[in-house]
Amino acid sequence: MLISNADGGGCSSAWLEPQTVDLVVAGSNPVSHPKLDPPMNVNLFPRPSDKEIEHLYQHARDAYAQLGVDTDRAIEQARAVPISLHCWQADDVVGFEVREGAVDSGGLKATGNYPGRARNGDEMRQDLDQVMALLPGVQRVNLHAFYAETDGKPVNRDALEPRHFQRWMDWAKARGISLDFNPTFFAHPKAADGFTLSHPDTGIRHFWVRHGQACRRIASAMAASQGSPCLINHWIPDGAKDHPADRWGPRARLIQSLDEMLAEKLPGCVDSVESKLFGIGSEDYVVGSFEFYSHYALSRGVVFCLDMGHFHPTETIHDKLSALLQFHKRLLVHVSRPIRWDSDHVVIFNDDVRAVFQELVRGNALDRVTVALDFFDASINRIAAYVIGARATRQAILYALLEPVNGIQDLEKAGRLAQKLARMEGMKQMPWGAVWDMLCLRSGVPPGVAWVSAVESYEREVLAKRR
Ligand code: RNT
Ligand code: ZN
Repeated sequence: MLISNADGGGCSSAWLEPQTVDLVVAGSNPVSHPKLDPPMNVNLFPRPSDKEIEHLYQHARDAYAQLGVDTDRAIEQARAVPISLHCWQADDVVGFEVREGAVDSGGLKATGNYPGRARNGDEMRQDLDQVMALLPGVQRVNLHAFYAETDGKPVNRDALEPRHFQRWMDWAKARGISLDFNPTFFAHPKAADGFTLSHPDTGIRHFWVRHGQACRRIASAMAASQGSPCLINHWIPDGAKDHPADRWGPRARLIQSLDEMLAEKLPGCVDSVESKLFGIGSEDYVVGSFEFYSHYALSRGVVFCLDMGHFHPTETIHDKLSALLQFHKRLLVHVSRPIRWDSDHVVIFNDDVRAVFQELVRGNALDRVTVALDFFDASINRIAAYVIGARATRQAILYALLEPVNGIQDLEKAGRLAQKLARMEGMKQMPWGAVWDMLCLRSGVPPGVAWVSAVESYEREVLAKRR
């Protein structure tokens, strides 16, 4: 392309002389890329030997000890934090319900069509077994009501009973894990117009109240079976796409419904309510907003749930924890990863997740929060999605526990703010990965990304055969 400056305006400066400039036109000037592909014989998922892990760990332990951090203690603490694995990554939030005809997915959408989706309870449990074999630390499993197993018979949501989850309870017991639970207030004809517990039609509203009541009895049965509480999280999709003329009525009805639903005292059933800012089809108005549920939970003594994807796209939740936990006894955190919206991407070891656990560790509040995963990506191997997300979450817990909290807080108290910032930045170059690998070794699971080959074998032997 030529740009010519030829107006001949009598200007004599050299730089205004008629000249030609070569501009690079896209595609006309091929850039040669360095060859980035590794030779085929390079293993990108190596398994360091136990000896190597021990060796690197000794160095890391000393480096952290200099800062007053006990890595052995951090490993034990990080392993002990239960992470509740959401079953719905295995099947793209489809459920096993026996239904007549298709239903609206109710504001949740997994995108992608990677082969190997779990289609029934046995496949899902098989997948979760494989996932858990690759995860260090304490795991729980979080079920939704529409994963009931009803032997091929349609059972409506308000008629669900503990026996429809017997196989799940037996499976969990055999593995020594505990279950959490969720009523399913979506993907149902009675949720098709976007309202459930706040519905203006009393019949529909009562149907969903009965569903919630049935689910709470199931949660209580799970608690009895596992000998410890079952957390039941109530999320409803209720809201409006565009400016509702009445924002008040649905909220008043939601209080009424929740009160009816939660009235029965059930041993071992711990309720939580999950807020949201916007959703698919509820862009303008969500009945169960942050303020609504925070206040509801406080006033009724139930747990408040924050999902990391349920806020303004640039808003993060870590700063809310020290505010909410001044008042709430307990919170549930749905660890998720929003990209531009509540997209439920696979959780990774990013700033947002680290900041959540740093806040909890700094405030000595790790045991006042229940950690549950909530993401669903159907575009990649689903087992790997679980392993990446669950490991990233526990890595963030470990990373936070490796911080010299007293040290940096003392620097701050002394007004040595640049030193505090320098130390915080310096933590990023500490050998936390060597501590993580030791955590894996002590838990009997592959370190680093050496778990990938197990997932590849599972894909070949199990997932690829699901057609
Ligand atoms: C939806 C909520 C909710 C669901 C699960 C399936 O926006 O995050 O927690 O993802 O209940
Ligand atoms: Zn959630």
